[in-house]
Amino acid sequence: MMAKDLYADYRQYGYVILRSAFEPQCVKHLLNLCERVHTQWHHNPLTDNPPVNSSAAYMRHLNHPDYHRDRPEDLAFLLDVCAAPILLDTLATVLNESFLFMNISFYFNPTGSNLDGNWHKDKGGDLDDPRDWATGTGVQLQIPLVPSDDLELVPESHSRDYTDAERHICIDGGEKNNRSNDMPGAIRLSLDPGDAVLFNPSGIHRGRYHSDKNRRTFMISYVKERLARQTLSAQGTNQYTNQPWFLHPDYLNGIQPRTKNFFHQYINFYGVNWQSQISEMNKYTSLIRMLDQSRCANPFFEELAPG
Ligand SMILES: O=C(O)CCC(=O)C(=O)O
Repeated sequence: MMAKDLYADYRQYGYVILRSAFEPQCVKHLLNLCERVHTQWHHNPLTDNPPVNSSAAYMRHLNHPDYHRDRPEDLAFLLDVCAAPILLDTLATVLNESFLFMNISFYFNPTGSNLDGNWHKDKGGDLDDPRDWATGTGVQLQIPLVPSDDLELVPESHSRDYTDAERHICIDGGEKNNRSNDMPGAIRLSLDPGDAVLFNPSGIHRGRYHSDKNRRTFMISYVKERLARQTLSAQGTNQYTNQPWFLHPDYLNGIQPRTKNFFHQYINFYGVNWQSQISEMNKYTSLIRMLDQSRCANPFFEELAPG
């Protein structure tokens, strides 16, 4: 697809598909890696969102270094995928402004009962800038690793408010209708392994979580730098952006130079916040050690003053 078509289609429909963006060899590597991390997560989840159980359908932060202790080359490969030239170039075209990595997720079919996903627009604060009416807060980018038609969306719903019918499904009655299968204008995206779909999170969308429909989809979230700055100064980091492992001096070992540039930008952006959280934690860690050694002024004893 030509850059001008990507730009225009993304603005009009709220999504674009890059067919065969990744070679089969690369898809195979990514699938094996995600399966390995998924198994590890099952036994020892390193992040708690969501809890491991039979209805779990996704996990986050596959780039946590403890998932790759014995296979550092997998971590480098994962980060290289997030900064693959075809992705960064397309993101730059559709967003037409500076953006940052946000986080990685992996979607899989649950092992328990079937669930149709809930229709929603991702909330990203008040979008009062016309650039954001057109292209939202960032991009959700999914790469199916097995054939998938699990993602549904309503084209052109990103740049307007809900219609009455959409509001009835998504919002009314405390969202009790939001798993309806009657969403007007919805389409199911039919994707092959190695395709990449970029969609605007402000458009109406949902996934499908059926135990009998094999799903293995890798997702990278990117956020506009301008909006990430607003969120950071208003709220600090959150469960998605809190990734202090990027501070480790070896974390970016073995990655491509362009990947390194991309993640340096990310580390420069959040690093000070991660560092100050670590300093806070260190304060408490050393205090606990001191209290323990002195055996006085310990909050766990009734007598506070040394005596
Ligand atoms: O693909 C899915 O299952 C849902 C994705 C989603 O809801 C999101 O990215 O906000």
